[in-house]
Amino acid sequence: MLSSRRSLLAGGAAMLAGTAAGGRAWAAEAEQPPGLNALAAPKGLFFGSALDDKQLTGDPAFLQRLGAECGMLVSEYSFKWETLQPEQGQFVFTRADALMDFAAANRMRVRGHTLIWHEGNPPWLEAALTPEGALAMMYGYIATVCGHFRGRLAHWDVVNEPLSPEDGQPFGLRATPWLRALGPGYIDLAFRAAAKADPASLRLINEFGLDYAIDWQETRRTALLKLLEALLARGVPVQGVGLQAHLDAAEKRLDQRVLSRFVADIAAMGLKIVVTELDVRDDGLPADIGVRDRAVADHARAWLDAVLPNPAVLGLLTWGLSDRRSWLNDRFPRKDHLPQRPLPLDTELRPTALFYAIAGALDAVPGR
Ligand code: 9MR
Repeated sequence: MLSSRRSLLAGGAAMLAGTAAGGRAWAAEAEQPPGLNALAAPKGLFFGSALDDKQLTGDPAFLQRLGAECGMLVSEYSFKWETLQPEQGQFVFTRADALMDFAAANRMRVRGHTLIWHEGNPPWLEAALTPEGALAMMYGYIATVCGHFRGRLAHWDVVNEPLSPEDGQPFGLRATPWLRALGPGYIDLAFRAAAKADPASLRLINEFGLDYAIDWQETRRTALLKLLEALLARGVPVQGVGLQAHLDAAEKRLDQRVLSRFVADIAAMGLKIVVTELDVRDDGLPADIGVRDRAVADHARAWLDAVLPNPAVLGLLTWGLSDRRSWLNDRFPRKDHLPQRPLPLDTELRPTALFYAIAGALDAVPGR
């Protein structure tokens, strides 16, 4: 329970006075609040973040905060096909292994992102994905990559972003080289191969554009539920869904009932849910930092309050920990050229209002 949501969302001046079991109380100005993973753990959840590999060296203050906040890491690059097999037949695990070493040294778990995707691939791959060659290519890659990390990753995003209903393909699937070469069964094949090569890592479909009560996202939610039902009916070993949660603070059509119902529908199939890439873009908001931070925090809090209480949710990761680096500045630059403030720590590594929104949402989750 939060004693004062208003003060929570006030960013730098925020105070979170916990009255829940355990009676936590701390003031952000007086002392560093507990790490987000430490807040998540008593609720049976975890908190983690994505990491750009360049951040693994040369920024000790950042790494210190990463260790303090996160129980899980995911790489923005290192576990993608273009990094792991830049040339055909040549596997390079150096960067991924460095992240594994860092995580192990800091007692953090790691999630693998991602095996089969239409992006993040080396230029040679698409040409190699012929109907004759694609199956061997997929099996060989998954066997080698999953085999390399076998038993050491918490999760694998086995298939990333498979939906694109506007592509007009069966089941709302995206028209990718994998679909062209292998048909809709490419998803089955990938999950079965991953289950064989690394049975212990939780196997997920990771997807975006599922967050709002707008037509094209409703279509995507329906397509995902139907896809999951069909996969499970065929005995495909999919075990969970990654909700990317790339949110937009200017989007008004966030309907908590729609969202919590969607999460409940996934959970009712016996599947787990991970919030995999949370961030909140602010390029639709005015320049004023106070206004932006408040809107970003409120927006995320509303989304998290609808999702986190479902017992099928295992935890959440943000797509980066600090505003020092976010893909959003490249992909959706603000018109006024100001950097966005989409993450829990600002560029000075100070907690933003979003940090306290996440803390508050975790605090509000009933214990499991
Ligand atoms: O943030 C990532 C960016 O730095 C990479 O260039 C890009 C392509 O590999 O991937 C970005 O991460 C994406 C993630 O892998 C899947 N969901 C959307 C993320 C943001 O585009």
